[in-house]
Amino acid sequence: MRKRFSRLRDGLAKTRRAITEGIRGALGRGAGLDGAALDSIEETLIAADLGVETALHLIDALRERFGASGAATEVEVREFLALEIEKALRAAEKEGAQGEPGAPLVVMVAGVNGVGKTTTIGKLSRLHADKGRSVILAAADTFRAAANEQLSIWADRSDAQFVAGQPGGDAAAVAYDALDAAIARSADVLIVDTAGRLHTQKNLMQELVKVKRVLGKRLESAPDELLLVIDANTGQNALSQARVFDEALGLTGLVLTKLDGTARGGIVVAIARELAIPVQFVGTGEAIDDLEPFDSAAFARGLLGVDEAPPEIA
Ligand SMILES: Nc1nc2c(ncn2[C@@H]2O[C@H](COP(=O)(O)OP(=O)(O)OP(=O)(O)O)[C@@H](O)[C@H]2O)c(=O)[nH]1
Ligand SMILES: [Mg+2]
Repeated sequence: MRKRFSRLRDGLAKTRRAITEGIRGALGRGAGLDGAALDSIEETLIAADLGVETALHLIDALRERFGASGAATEVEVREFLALEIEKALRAAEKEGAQGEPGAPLVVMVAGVNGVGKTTTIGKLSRLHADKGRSVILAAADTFRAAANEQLSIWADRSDAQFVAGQPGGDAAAVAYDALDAAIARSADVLIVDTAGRLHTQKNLMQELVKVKRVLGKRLESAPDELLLVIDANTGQNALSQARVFDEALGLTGLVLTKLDGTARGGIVVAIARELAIPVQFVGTGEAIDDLEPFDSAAFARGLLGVDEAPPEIA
């Protein structure tokens, strides 16, 4: 537990540094939370990719809370913002799907090229396997030649079974066959990998819609989860990606990858608040255990540097 907590904290380090330094700078002029300080905090929040709308909302809340006297310490401002952000994240929270009793939980994973879909699937597979569930991974990315091999390596690493796709073949057929196999073998979880790039974005969407539809033909409840993977470095464009995929597919959740090394982790808050799609997992590295279930409170506190964890005992 301790380890997971610090991994999220480490992942948020750059974003946290930018935000806390911004708040310190805004208050450092000694005039409290006056108009200039609020403007400066607003800029800081926007720079960390919380989004203009969310930043304005937070500034309004700050003004309301501390406006009368303008007196506020840096810690008070950080704690207040952490609570407000936690509230916004909680509003988008949703219970994860359980799947139909007696049928596999079917998770379809989508996202644009290179965001970390296949890697996330490997990590997710490991999380399920660690809970004693049998997992099948399906390579419905028939577009990229190396996609099969990459996913089969993750299947090995996470003790999952693997259903291969035909390069250049029909992605929906792979998904259908894999679900068929998952049902026949009484697997607990089926995770379907999909392509990130086709000739055009429109082709990609059509293919994904077809994969989804075909899964539903084999098992009415499928897919139980439709996860969009987003690279945390994408910034505000992540919002439009989420909108486009949500309109076409109906997303049940997001996975935010590459949180390690970005100073733009605030995008999580913007998406949760503006699109009301819950973040389900965050990726904090390239290794198999660098994925963790999203925790609104831990994320908000990590972002604002509240409740600093005690130093690791050597
Ligand atoms: N630092 C870091 N790297 C990650 C993370 N998740 C994925 N990556 C890396 O991102 C790169 C692309 O990952 P893939 O999983 O192949 O991405 P994809 O979305 O499946 O790519 P396509 O199938 O080509 O669309 C790889 O080098 C991964 O190791 C993460 O959370 N942190
Ligand atoms: Mg891939």
